[in-house]
Amino acid sequence: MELARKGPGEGSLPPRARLNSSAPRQSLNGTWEFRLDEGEWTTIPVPSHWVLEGHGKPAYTNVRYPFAIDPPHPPDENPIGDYRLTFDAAEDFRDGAVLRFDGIESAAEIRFNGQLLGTTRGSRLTHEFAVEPRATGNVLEVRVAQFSDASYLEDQDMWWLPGIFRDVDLVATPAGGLRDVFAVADFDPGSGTGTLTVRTSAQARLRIPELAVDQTVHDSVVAVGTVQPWSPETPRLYAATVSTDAEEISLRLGFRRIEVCGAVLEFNGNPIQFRGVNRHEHHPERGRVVSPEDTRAELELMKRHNVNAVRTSHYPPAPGFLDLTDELGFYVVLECDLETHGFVEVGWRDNPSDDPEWESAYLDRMRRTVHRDKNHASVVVWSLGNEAGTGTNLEAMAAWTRAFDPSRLIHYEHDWASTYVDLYSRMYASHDEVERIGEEVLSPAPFGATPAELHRRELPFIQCEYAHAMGNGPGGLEEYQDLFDRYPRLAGGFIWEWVEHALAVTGSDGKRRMYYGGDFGEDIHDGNFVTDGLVSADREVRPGLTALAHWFSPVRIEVTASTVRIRNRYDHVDLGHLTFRWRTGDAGGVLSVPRATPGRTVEVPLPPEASGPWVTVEAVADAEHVIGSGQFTRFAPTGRPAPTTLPTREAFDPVSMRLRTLGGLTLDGPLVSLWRAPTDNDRYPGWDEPGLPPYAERWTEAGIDRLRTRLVSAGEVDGALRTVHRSTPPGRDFGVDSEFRWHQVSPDALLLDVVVTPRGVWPVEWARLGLDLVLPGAPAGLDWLGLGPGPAYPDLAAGVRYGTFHAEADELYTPYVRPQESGARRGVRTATVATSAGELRVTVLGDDEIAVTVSPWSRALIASTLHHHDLVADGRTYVSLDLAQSGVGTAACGPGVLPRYRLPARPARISLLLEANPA
Ligand code: IPT
Repeated sequence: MELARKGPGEGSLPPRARLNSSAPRQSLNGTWEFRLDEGEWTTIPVPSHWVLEGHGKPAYTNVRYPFAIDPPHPPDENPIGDYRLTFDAAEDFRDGAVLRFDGIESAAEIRFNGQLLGTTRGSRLTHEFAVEPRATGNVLEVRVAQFSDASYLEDQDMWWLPGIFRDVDLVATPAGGLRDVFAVADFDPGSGTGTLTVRTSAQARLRIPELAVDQTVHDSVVAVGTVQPWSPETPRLYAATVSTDAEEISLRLGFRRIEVCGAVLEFNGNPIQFRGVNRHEHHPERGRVVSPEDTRAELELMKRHNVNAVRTSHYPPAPGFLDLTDELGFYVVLECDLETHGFVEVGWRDNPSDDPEWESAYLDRMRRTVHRDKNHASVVVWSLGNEAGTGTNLEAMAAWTRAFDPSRLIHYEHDWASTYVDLYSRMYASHDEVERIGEEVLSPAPFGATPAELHRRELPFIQCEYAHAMGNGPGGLEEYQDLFDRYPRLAGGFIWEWVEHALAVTGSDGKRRMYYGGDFGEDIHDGNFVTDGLVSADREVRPGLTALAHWFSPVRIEVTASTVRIRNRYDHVDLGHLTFRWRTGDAGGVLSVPRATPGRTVEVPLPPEASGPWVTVEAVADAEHVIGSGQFTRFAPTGRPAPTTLPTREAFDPVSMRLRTLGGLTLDGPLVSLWRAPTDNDRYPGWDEPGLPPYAERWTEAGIDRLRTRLVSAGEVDGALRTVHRSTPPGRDFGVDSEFRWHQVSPDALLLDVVVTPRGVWPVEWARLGLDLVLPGAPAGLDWLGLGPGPAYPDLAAGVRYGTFHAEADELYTPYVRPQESGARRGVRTATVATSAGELRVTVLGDDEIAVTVSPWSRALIASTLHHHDLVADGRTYVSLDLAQSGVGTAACGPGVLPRYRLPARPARISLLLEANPA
């Protein structure tokens, strides 16, 4: 098998559109014969990846190639899988047929009835081969190499997963039928009319019943009159057919227009924002084998979180995806299967993107990408690929695409000069830089600007990747969204990324464990960088998605004591389809809100009954989907209980003077604590602080993970027991002093006044400023009045609202694949922590609020455990009452915690009422 060629595959038919045809199709999915490296024949399901079917192991690398950079040669250690299927074919297929492969990773050689049909390159690209099947006993043989020359072009940040992993079909191509159809449905926003440009491989009859179109077409332009445009907010599709006597093709036409107008991105004449996510295809058990049902559920989940755009990072998705995005309504940036990122490790030397010998491979990939999906309304931008450096082959792809399909825009990120693209695109640019890019075009071009600079100034800006959603995060969403809303040039962007790619492995003990890079014994890997999604591999919503849904919401709702201001942030529709509900305590009702058009703000009065401590207003679509909300609060300060007495000393440890019992409940604390179990973001150096180590390292260097606390004094002051404690990192002389004044309120209740004062010169910001307590018994749940229902951190605090909430024990933490700080409930005014041994109720006095974290694991254990499934609870409950916290940022890939969310050493005070209720 020739695997070092620099060219495309050979012998397949020219690429064409995926057509929904009346011609017969026979799925060849199912059980095939299989052998690895010429071993014993066995069987395997198709589609699948052989490494997930017991033959070899998956491997994860991000940027680095797991083999030598010696293009176009694959390594000698190159698993080869042989597939064989024997099948019968009905009469229908004997009048012309093709074998269609939608995805084979990474290179295949295809034989049919003993004859070599050809080869494939482009793992996520469709290849078709003409065949003449017999009635019975057809033998299809596919030899697949895991690595090939193509692997140099497929260095996406994901698992290496070889095999026939997408559908295989036998498709009839009847004589006199249609080989290809290319239909561009344009909408003219000025006149409200549509024009269909349709090119067919043979003369055919076009019918669009709803538009009374019935005519002959070949290479035709058909004016269809007034139409309702397609957009993600109004995914209006018109059923059409293109037919000959032998074959009928069904199309679903969406009339729309995407344009760049003076550095503003417009769709159907309206300025738009991509509120997008990057989507890889991933299933925890099946890898990149994804079902239409799962894909639909996934897109519906995106819709429910106000996502309106998807970048198909970094390859064309399974073809059915586009039917769903047409139907449900998403802007799609459809990306070619191309990435040569590993060449960055050698200064881009010999990068295929700039080597003319690879040009035909590049062009073949782009042609296959564009042809397959060219009839989809949702595809609005073609992307040449990801992280492939710069070079003439990319320019050639752009030139071909522009000539073939001028109706869509062209995207490629890495060429920062942006000479051959229609969008200026960057990834992980800081807020400051995004602001400069937005501002840049508001003043005239500088004298002497080059033609390339002038061209770029005409382009709208997108962040094709931003807000890296790895672990606890991403912070900084609000500030990005503010910029996108402020500058017309900024057309939004795509969060990195939608789904975590953890692979689930069920052990012989029946336990299902989530694996990341290195867990399959890879010698070269990038650890848990593969789990960086807004949803887990099982599609559980991570807190980042809840916050994102707020910033992506097409309505902004601001509630005051007497009014509600509502801003329409849709691009195309008014507010008429939404119901606005207000609620306070048990009272509630519906507001009458004018149908404000996009960009407009309306103000309506709040009924006088809406007078509780918190009033919530929600915008609801389709009866149950809350697409946005706002709140007004007017909490009265919580008063101090009186009278009080001096607590008994027996309740305290005689040496440390830490509280040991309250009303029969044993406990230990409070202890001042400044550290958190590092998040993924804490473990990487932020791009905004070049040269500085990650916060996790700065914290251990300063020693805040191991504070030592000494009792300074204990005595009676003003009717209270006053204890002073000094907490200092080992080997350091800076620290914090804490003064606790204890008053007994009742046998079960203590009042605690806390004053915390930093000492000395602090070399690093804190992770948090908390009072930690350990309670006996495993956590049994938390009830609180504060923000909820989910967790929140200072820069990830959207999508939560004031209310009274309950969380079960397993809702108190987020099961990030790699354990880290999680689960803090913010804005807490009262909380009851339940354990199997009893309850502790905490009331914050005055106007203050705290963050409460309740965990079955100590922070030291969380920080030293590499997988969630390895966390072993010790039967106690770890409670943190935080007076302040640091934000989380996105330092794993991008800027760290913004300065306003950091927590420099600072004094603090708080008063708490602690009440115990033993079980
Ligand atoms: C960027 C990649 O485009 C994306 O595929 C993913 O690897 C992401 O990083 C990190 O998760 S490239 C990087 C150099 C910013």
